[in-house]
Amino acid sequence: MFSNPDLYKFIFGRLTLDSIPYHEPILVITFIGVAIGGIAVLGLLTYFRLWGYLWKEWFTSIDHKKIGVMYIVLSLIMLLRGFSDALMMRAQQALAFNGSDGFLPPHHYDQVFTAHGVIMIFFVAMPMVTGLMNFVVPLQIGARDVSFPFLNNFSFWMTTAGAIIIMISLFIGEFAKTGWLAYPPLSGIAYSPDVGVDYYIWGLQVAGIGTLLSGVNLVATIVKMRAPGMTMMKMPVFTWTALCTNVLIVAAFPVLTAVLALLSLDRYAGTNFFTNDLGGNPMMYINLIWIWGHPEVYILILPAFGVFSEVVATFSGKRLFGYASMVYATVVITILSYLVWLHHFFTMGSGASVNSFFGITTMIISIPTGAKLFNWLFTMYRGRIRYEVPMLWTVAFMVTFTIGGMTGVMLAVPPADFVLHNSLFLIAHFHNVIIGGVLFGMFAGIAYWFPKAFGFKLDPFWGKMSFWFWVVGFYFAFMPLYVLGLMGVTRRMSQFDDPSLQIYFVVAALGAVMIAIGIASFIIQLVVSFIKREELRDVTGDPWNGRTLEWSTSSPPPEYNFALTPIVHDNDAWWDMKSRGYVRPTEGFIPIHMPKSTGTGIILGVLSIAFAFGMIWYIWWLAAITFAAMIITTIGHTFNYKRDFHIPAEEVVKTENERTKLLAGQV
Ligand SMILES: [Cu+2]
Repeated sequence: MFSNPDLYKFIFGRLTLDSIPYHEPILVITFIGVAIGGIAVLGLLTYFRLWGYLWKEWFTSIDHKKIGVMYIVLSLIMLLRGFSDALMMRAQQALAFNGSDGFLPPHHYDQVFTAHGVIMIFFVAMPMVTGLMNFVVPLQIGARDVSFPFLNNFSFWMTTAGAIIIMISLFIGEFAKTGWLAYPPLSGIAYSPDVGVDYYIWGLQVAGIGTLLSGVNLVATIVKMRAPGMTMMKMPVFTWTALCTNVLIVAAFPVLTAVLALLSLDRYAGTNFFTNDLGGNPMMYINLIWIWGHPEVYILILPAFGVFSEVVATFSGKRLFGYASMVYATVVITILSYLVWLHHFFTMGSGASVNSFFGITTMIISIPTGAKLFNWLFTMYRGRIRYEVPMLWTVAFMVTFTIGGMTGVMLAVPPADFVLHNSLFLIAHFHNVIIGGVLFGMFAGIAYWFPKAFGFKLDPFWGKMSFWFWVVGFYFAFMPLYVLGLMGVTRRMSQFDDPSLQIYFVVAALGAVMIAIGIASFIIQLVVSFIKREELRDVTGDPWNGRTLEWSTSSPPPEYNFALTPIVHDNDAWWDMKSRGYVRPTEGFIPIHMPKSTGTGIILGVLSIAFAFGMIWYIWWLAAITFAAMIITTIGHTFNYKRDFHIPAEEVVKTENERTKLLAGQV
């Protein structure tokens, strides 16, 4: 059978034994490690008979709280992969001096920096942000769940499916070698004939469906599901930033889907949208991908800004300073974020007038951002500040992000950017704002809302260990890159000739090792907190003396969130309720309508992985069958109409009274 090349091609497409990188020692070792780890985890789940529990309580759950947690678990797993790529890059650049080529051959190094960028943005930062918004927003606005619970489950599985497609490229075939935005013509079929760019395209297209739909879901939720009395200007700031973020997602992600679809047509159908010849225009791709790309960075940072606003007010024991200006600053940043994309390629040569326009719009963004910073500082001013772990991340953010913002304004000056474009100064800048802004924000948010999700606080000792190793590690890792960049050292190089540069790379590698210890300390913190959960338990549901509605529920909240929909009278709704002498209702409960769990989301996720694999390897029968199966599954889901049920009033009474007793210390 295999002697017939046509039949072989029909069955396996362009997949051959050579597609397995068994000649790459690093990948073979990684594969063995992942295989052993995977078997161990699967074995443990089987031994402790956890599959049923995982399937029923988590994988098929349409509860926003559980989906939020699953998004964050996904992002933490992908952080391990994305960071191991970072460690490899730092080690390679620190070692490849004095005639040594290091341990990563250039074609492997190119895949590593491409995968690092793609994974950190799409499969670490995005799921972390989406997870936090998913968990917090419905609780903050007094809603039972998001507008479309099933869609929420489906969105999560599409994001996970995209991550799995990217991970498969590690062991079958190879990943793109183009950089994280796959600029043509390098990403075209002429210069990248292998499967790498196709893994990139399908991984992002599948995950992009999930992101776009969760954007639609959260916009609808915030606009339509707020508790009575919660007018727009009474919404918590985190919810405001979530609203703006999801409006940006809905506006920007279709651009990414479209530009990748055009690139796919160039690769699969031989069109010439982005080719060098036959009327193609690679710069059109670069414009389109940054029309998505720059709003993307604000999609990531705005929720972090929201976290900091909640944390600063809570741990300063004061109402947030300048609520209205905070909201207006968020909206202005959202609008401006759509008007700056060309600063990513001032060097395209589009002339002084165009560059000046985009340079100025970029610099203007620092004004509303600065306003936010002053509002946070004025909130702390004369506050009774408690330096719990969330507050530590917030203060570190204020210092670190300000530095990153300043270097951003430098890069917004076209003449300066002509010198610094694609240098290590740029690398230091965007890591400065993404690590110092987005990641510090997400870590603050996780430490802040973890007790709400699980009923116990995270262990503060390991929390502070993680914090200090991350912060100090960050400065060691990236400050040398600012210096190297000013000296003209270029990004994406796997080795350098000038031995005097080595010391900077060694210091940067040391920083990366410290960050690795920070990540390990966080994992230890999770394990230690789980072991010490009784000691760290919070029965009040309000461990930090919070101000917004999520702190009015028990921890973890019941699946229906609120037995009776709260009535909101002012900003900081829970603080306001507490100051009015809030008494927990003990009667008047009615049956609660709830949607039921469903397996359709995970099934569609699995089918989309198989479909993408077929498209990547040109196994057309597989792509056709799985595509049909996805259509049939979706239609089948519409027939499963008995999807809702009611929690009887008696059960609500029982749950709520139990909580009342707990709060009264009667149990
Ligand atoms: Cu930008």
